[in-house]
Amino acid sequence: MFFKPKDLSLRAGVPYVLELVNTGKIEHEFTAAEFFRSSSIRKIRSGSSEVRVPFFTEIKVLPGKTVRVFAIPVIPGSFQLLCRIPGHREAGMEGTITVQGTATGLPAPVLKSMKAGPWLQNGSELVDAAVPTWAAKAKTVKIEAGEGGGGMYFKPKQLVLRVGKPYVIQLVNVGSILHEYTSDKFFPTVAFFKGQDAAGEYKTPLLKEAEVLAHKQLDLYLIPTKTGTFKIVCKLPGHEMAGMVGTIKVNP
Ligand SMILES: [Cu+2]
Repeated sequence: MFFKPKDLSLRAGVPYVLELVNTGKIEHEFTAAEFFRSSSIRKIRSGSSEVRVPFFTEIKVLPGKTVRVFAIPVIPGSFQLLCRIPGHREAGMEGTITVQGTATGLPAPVLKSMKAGPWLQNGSELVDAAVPTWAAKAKTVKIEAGEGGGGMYFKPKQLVLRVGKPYVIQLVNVGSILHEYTSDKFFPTVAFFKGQDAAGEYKTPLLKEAEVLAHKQLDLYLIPTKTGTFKIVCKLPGHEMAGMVGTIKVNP
């Protein structure tokens, strides 16, 4: 198994679109947490969605699919790239990403420790503890986005969750245009496991914004940890005014 090229060379301060193309017949991961943290990451884009985060820790790409990472390397160095699926690294799936040039001041990378960022402090521990029983215990819920009746909507308008329970929140765009799901207050309070769509899986400690293309779906795997009522909104111009606003209520 391989990465090709095995050693990727980039320059600090230059914006890149890294195309992660899985030309194989099985799923593969692109794990490069140190590289991602020392870059300014804008988002990933797949055929289904766009996911904005401060940085990714791991990106899985399904066979035959492509995921694009929009990133600016900021800090020079040599960073490890590997596939963490059991046996793949041993079979050859490892490489390096070398960033040349001089460190640029802006945009700022996220090099802080996982404990120091604006994300949930014990999020990764909660996720690790829940993963073995996730499939059996997680509840699947759905928020549809769409247009109709002269406006735009989220359905249901209020999603009710319970604190501490694992959820798969299906963001389903039943409309004919792009919509986005943003909840600046809710996302930082959840233990975020991953986003998943038809092209792959995206791991990050903090989701900032999820865009779903027309007739597509993105699933968010997460555990709410804080009670409260949080606003969820589509920030695309005019969409909130047209009705794309709702709430996520987290009960004890
Ligand atoms: Cu919208």
